[in-house]
Amino acid sequence: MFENFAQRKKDEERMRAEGRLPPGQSLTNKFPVLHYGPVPSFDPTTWTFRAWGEVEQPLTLTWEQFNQLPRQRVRMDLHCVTRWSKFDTEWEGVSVRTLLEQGLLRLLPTARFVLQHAEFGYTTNIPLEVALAENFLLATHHNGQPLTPDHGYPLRGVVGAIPGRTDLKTPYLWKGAKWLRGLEFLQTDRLGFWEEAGYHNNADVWAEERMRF
Ligand SMILES: Nc1nc2c(c(=O)[nH]1)N[C@H]1C(S)=C(S)[C@@H](COP(=O)(O)O)O[C@H]1N2
Ligand SMILES: [Mo]
Repeated sequence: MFENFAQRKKDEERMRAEGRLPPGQSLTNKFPVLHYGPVPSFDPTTWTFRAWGEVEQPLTLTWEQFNQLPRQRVRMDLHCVTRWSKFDTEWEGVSVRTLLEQGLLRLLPTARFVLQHAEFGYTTNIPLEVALAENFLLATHHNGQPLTPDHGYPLRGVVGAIPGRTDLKTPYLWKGAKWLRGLEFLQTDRLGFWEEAGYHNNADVWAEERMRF
């Protein structure tokens, strides 16, 4: 028990020294599960992924179609607003950029924000710039395995820090919706579930933008 604690503190100090531990965060080697409400069930025959709003044509993909899209791998540090950070996590999934490059989606020039829509009406909003960045993924796999139900199976938004990439905005982890079902492209920003409840809209982990008040 004490050894684990000592090792964790050592790892944490290393991350701090490498400039990877944001203020007010501590390192965890676990993968905590955090969400509001129940875990939804998944039916591959009725599941769809949709994109709509400021796009030339709304898009609907079945699970089978979504699975045929090219996937990227990204290694990221995750930072939860409840103060845990998990380092070097491996994600695999489809980038929003890929949807554009494959011609599946064409954005209108008016598209500036993206609202992620998940099961049971959970939403979270990000600027388009974040949605198109390398540190935001529509993830199907974690550490080489399909997501577990608790962590968002079959699809989740995930956002984190790519070490060394100080050019990328890094929001807290709540800005990635588990059990993701669609993306709504918006001209003007619309607050998501936790943002509506008082979480900071910008949510920059380095600026400790946790709460709005
Ligand atoms: N659909 C949905 N996604 C969600 C949430 C939620 O309540 N519902 N909570 C968010 C919050 S607050 C966090 S910290 C992360 C936690 O992801 P994890 O459970 O995989 O660690 O999921 C985010 N995505
Ligand atoms: Mo959270």
